Amino acid sequence: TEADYCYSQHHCDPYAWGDLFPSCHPLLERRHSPINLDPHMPRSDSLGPLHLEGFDVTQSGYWTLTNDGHSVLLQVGSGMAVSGGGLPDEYHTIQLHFHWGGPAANGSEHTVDGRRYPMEMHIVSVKSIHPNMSAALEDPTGLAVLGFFIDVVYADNVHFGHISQMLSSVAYKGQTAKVRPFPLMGLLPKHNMSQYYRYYGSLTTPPCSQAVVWTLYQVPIYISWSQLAQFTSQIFATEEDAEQVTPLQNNFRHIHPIFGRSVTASRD
Ligand code: SG7
Ligand code: ZN
Repeated sequence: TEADYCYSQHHCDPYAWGDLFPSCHPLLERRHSPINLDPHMPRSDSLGPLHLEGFDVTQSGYWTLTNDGHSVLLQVGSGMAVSGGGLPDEYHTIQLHFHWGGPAANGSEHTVDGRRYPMEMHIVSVKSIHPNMSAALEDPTGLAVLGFFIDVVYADNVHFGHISQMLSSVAYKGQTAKVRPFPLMGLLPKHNMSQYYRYYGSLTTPPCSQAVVWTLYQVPIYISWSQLAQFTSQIFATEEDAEQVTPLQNNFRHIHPIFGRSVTASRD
């Protein structure tokens, strides 16, 4: 069986990923993610707001929440798509997932001016011309990932509750739970969605494919301390971890060099 990657043991942690998956090697490829974002970077007039189609709709049927041993992902039904905002094509949305830290440690993947946020949400969309994920991963712009920083306040976020209250049902790797669809727009920031960073990078997990057009929104999503604690305490990567009550924490990859890439921000 293929070697699995991890976040916290030396033989399989992010610094060892390059030994297991060549594209993850920090020098073999030159467009790794995540990166540190500079809030004073050049702004581009050509980056207008993205068009998020179907994000305000309540889909029928069920969505599926899964603990894949590395994160928690919510697979959504068909009908949502992202385009515009300088994206080269239309991308259909397939899933969203999260990266987090620990009870007293922030865990976003991207940083802004060196600051790490408590969590980061990724909405993954695949260029619509591709029949499957493996075809998209061969295309330098095959995926569009929308990244949202998550910050913590006292008040619960009712929209986020659709996901956080289901986490206890997917405590163990491989577990899935049905989730009633809700409009994804509810999760997103209410204001200033035209303010974002744009660069070309990679998956932040193996196989680290150099296939992602990244959009990082400047305005964060707010959740409560207790909602954050559900992520840092209720999800286990392996059976042994569950027995030893060592939850999955710090499932973020370290920051990588820009290597001369252009990183831009939208004008607004
Ligand atoms: C998470 O991050 C999962 C992966 C995802 C990976 O581990 O959500 O999803 C699946 C279906 O395996 O990989 C190809 C893909 O979406 C990396 O995604 S990320 O770069 O946005 N962090
Ligand atoms: Zn991710």
